[in-house]
Amino acid sequence: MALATPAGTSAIAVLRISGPLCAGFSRSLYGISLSPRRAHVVRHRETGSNRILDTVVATYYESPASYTGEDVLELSCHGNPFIVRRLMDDLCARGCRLARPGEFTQRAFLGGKLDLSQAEAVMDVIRARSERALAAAQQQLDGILGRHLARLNSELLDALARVEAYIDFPDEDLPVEDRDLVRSTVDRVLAGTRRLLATQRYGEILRQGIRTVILGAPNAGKSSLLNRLVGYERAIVSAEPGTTRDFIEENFLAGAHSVRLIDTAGLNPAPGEIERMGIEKTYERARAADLLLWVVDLSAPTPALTREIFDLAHSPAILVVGNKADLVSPEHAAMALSIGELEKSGLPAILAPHVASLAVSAQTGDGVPALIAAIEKVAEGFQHQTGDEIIAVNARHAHALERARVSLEAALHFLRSEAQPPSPPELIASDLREALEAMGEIQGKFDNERMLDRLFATFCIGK
Ligand SMILES: Nc1nc2c(ncn2[C@@H]2O[C@H](COP(=O)(O)OP(=O)(O)O)[C@@H](O)[C@H]2O)c(=O)[nH]1
Ligand SMILES: [Mg+2]
Repeated sequence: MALATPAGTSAIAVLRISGPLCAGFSRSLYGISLSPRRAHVVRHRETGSNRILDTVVATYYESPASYTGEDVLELSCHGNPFIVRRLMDDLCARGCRLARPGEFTQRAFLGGKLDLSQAEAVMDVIRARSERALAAAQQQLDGILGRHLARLNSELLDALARVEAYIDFPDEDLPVEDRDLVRSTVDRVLAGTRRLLATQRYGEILRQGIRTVILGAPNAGKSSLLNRLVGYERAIVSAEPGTTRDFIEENFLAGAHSVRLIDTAGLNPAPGEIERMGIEKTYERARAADLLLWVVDLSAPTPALTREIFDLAHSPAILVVGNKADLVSPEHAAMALSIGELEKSGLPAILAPHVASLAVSAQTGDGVPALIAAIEKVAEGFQHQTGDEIIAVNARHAHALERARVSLEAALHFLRSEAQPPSPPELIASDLREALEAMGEIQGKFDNERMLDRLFATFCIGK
């Protein structure tokens, strides 16, 4: 039993009870047999005293047609914390126990209502911070990842069957035709595995927001830009350079994507002691970024980019943001942001074609919508989409897929090797079996109680 709605005052609060005794329990509670999936308005009386605790709407779900797959009873009471407390105390006095976080979903998984990736998607649906994250979570809940894995699994099983057919005959090697067939199948499965693995970064971007680090010289207006983008005065803005030493992180929405914006200490070429520590941390953050916003002050000469920035710049995307556009003419802004000028201040020619630049004023807000649109476009660029499908695996999936990839590559090595005599089918079969097992783990096909307990412990109570 658990409260399935947030604690506090609300119109209604929902208590959820799951287990095989629900039917008899509700009869003894309310004196009637609740017909399944029908809302019944009933008085809930305290055991012993018989006083009325609340008038509730009771709904009974008969196994297996319920969220957990067991009999389930849901009580909607008035959303007053005192009522909720009394009802929960009463239910405990009548023999219920409090559910652990995620226990309902865990039971749904154990009862075969959901595979493990769908159970995880339940939490992703609840926690999604952007339209796109929600769409991805809903597709995963619908079983999209499971369907992709099922296709890879069935191909792998075919390959394994073909190889195993020769294991029992020690004198026989895999004939060339079979070897070629198995090899092309394993090649296909490996390509599919790699495609799924490649979605992990987008998965992180969906779950946490695209990590966007604001970089620039002191006083360029980095903190002002953060405040403007998140929509309130989150960071201290000051004319005195070097005010931001800690990292301020804040999420905001750029269209359908969530952005994790990180303000940093200005890259002062001659920093003091504390400032230097801040700058080192800035580089650290920048290395982990998906996107860098390089803020330059259009009203001052553009400072030369430092060597470290070029090194960082190879992996993430960069947007050059010319700030304080309100202080200069559009012509001056366009000039300062031209590739030629940026190259003069140190932008390497190989990066130039990949760098977009735009002028904004953090103070007036001019140009900020275009900047938000540009950030959204970068986030979109991380999406690996097949038609309308969004697949974005999480770290646990990626870990298992990585294991599958290694095993598949090992199998391919045996299948390709020109060694004479050819590698025995046992070795190939064992690698294929390992790959199958790793993939099965994603959907929870193999028992791993500790992993399951850990996973469900991250869920909400009542879910
Ligand atoms: N005119 C003008 N001033 C700005 C703009 N953005 C920031 N400033 C000013 O520039 C100074 C430094 O801003 P701040 O955001 O603290 O810069 P940071 O050191 O890069 O974080 C402050 O006095 C801001 O008011 C802008 O778009 N236009
Ligand atoms: Mg600042």
